[in-house]
Amino acid sequence: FTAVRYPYLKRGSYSFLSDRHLRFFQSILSPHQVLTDEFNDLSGYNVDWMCSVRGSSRLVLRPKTTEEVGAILQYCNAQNIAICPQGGNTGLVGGSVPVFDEVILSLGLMDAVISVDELSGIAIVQAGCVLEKLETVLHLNNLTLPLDLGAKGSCQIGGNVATNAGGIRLLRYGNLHGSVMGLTAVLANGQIMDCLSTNKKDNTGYDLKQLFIGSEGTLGVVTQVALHCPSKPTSVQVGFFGINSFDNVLETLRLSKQSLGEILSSCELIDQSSMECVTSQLKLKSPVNDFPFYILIETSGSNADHDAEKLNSLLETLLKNGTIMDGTLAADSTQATNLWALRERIAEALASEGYVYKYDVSVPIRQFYQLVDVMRAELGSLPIRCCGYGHLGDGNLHLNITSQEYNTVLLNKIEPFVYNWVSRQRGSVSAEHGVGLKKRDYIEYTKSPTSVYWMRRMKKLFDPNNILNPYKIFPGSLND
Ligand code: FAD
Ligand code: 2HG
Ligand code: ZN
Repeated sequence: FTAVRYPYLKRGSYSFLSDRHLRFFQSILSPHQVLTDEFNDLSGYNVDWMCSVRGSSRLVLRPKTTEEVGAILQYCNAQNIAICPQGGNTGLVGGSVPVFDEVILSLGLMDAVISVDELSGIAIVQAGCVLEKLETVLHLNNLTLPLDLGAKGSCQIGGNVATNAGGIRLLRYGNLHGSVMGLTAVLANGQIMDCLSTNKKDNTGYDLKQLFIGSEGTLGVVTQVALHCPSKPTSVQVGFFGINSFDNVLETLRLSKQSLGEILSSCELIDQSSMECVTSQLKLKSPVNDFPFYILIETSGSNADHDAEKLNSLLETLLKNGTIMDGTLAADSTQATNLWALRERIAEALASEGYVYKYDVSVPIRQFYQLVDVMRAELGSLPIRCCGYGHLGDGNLHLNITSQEYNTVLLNKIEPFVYNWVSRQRGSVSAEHGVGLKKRDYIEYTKSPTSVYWMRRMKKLFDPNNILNPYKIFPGSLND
């Protein structure tokens, strides 16, 4: 569908894959690392999670080591072959699949946890390690991940680093720019950039690893990551509140921050329409009655009695002063998981409803929900639903609009309207999902032309032939 939806995209003048190229890859990799069967092997790699963009790659390469990645990139650079790095392919902005026939470089076989040190909290991991697997290994070492997201069963730590993924713990542990201590990246010319430091502090000039965090496969391929992981909390409590107005949502956030302090680890918002979607599409049950808004609060700490007492007293206060209308606390981990499903599975529920127009924006906290109201007024009865949810504590709104099928009339009513609105609020057109293909024409709505100019200069420096994930992040063509 990419060609139909983005008719103005033109294939760059890259080499077409030949038998000679294929023979080279087969000479340096084992048969199971070179996939060419378009119907049986390649289709899943060519389509994104949302089924909204599809490439037509004829080759997937699955290296096992940093050196193999190096040899692949060195050859591709010399032969002018375009590459699309791919992790778990859960990206939501069309960045993880090829636009045309770029060779897919899948990190899936590089999934080893190399070392975990409980004392320093540092885990060294290959980029293709699935987040959930890493979390399981960390738990055995009394550690936990500084990030968590609904896609944890498929997304990879390398993909998380490449997108600077946020998620539901960012409120507590900050983003990956702070948690990644080091990484190894392979540059477009095949050179291996070893920044795999495990030092928490290192002020020796420019911190080059930061460039790769959030670079979405355009500056290099991340092959190893050294991650700083916090101690595993021994007490996790979850509360779920029903709220009758957005003013009271803000007051709930304020009081939760004030009274829970250092143990607050998540503060997530669900609106009525998102709740209606997740309960009806996935047959889940809400623990409280019908309200315009719901807030999920999580605490993570080391003393269950102390944490439960704090959350209980918050619930009492909020109910007594009328800030919330109803509320419940999870009595055990099963109940906590069920409450989290109402929040984490909204993306899945929306996807099962039809085509999804997805917007992941940063906005000032007081204006958090305004965009949903404004958009509803603009769209009237055109869509099936227009809903808002997300990481309230971080000012990150997920605005989602659904329709039976892809509809350009509806799309043109949403874009660029939505981005103009975010720009006027001095927010960001992408809070955590990245720019990828879908937002490349809008990056300058919230990033200054000077910043984008220097990003382009950096891209040119690191990847002069533009072989790494072309057509992504930057508007226009980099090949001109
Ligand atoms: P992919 O989707 O495969 O790739 C994403 C981008 O990174 C692409 O541009 C790709 O080229 C590049 N890339 C991947 N691996 C590498 C590598 N090793 N080196 C260089 N470049 C690479 N995102 C959030 O931020 N917060 C959330 O809460 C969240 N929740 C989600 C929930 C669901 C149900 C789904 C489907 C997605 C969610 N996402 C969320 C989006 C997505 O999961 C994240 O962007 C994730 O970090 C992508 O990881 P991945 O391994 O799937 O990468
Ligand atoms: C989430 O927080 C993800 O659930 C997905 O970032 C958001 O579907 C979305 O809009
Ligand atoms: Zn999110």
